Amino acid sequence: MRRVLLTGAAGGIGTWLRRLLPPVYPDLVLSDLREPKDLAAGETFVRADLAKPAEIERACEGVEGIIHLGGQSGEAPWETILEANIVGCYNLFEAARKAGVKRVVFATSNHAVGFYPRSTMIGTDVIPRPDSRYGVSKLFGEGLGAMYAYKHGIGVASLRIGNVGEKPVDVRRLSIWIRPEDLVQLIRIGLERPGLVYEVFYGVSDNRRSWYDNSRAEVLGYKPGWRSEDYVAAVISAEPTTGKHPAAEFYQGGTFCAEDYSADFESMKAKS
Ligand code: 15L
Repeated sequence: MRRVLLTGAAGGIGTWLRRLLPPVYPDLVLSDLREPKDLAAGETFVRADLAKPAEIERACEGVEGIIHLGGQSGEAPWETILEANIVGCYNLFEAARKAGVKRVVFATSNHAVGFYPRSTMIGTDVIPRPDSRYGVSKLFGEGLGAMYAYKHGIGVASLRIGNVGEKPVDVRRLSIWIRPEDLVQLIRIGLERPGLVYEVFYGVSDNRRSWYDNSRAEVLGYKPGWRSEDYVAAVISAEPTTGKHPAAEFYQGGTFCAEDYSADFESMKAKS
């Protein structure tokens, strides 16, 4: 890949990737609503609001690959989700098509399937069960990715990211944690794997407690180097034992499932 655009560069995952990607993609363009406070002299930043097609088109100029992290990264009122993750994601894929971009890696989320019970192992072929407006918007982005792949020939990888960080921060994250270095591996498969058309991967490290069958990613070369099990004792001893919503405990999506929850939990649990 020659020039690669990283949207959402000022956010949490963007900040990790700004450290890890330059040796791999030296011509890295960063975009976001606001410039990162610690922008270094060698970094190229293009301010772009995903809701404004002309701005995102400018960011895509001369770009071969896009890592699309931009938008709303958690649950929010519908108007916010609509503008950032529905309209914004559409504008991004349209700008990519117009600019002749070859590959897009789309940051979707575990919350696209958050209403599967923690007792269930799921692959990428399950019927989606989004746990929030945010999760629904991520499915919209996955759908857009598939459409632009098959209709316009852009290779697209949707990464259902768990939780990115230096280490897992609670018991739920022992199942969905991903080290930034492992995320870079998945991004590279999405941007570089020859012949890739459209793929969905789970963005998780080598976690023994994982809820995901990520075999497709492994077939395409993913070899995660980090394991949440190494942190298990510390995480379990720090976990609060009270004050948890039963839906947040039962389902994979955790608190995203519990927010605004109004179903009869015991009855839903019995049917899941
Ligand atoms: C996500 O999709 C969010 O972007 C992130 O902030 C975390 O909440 C993560 O999921 C998670 O489930 O831990």
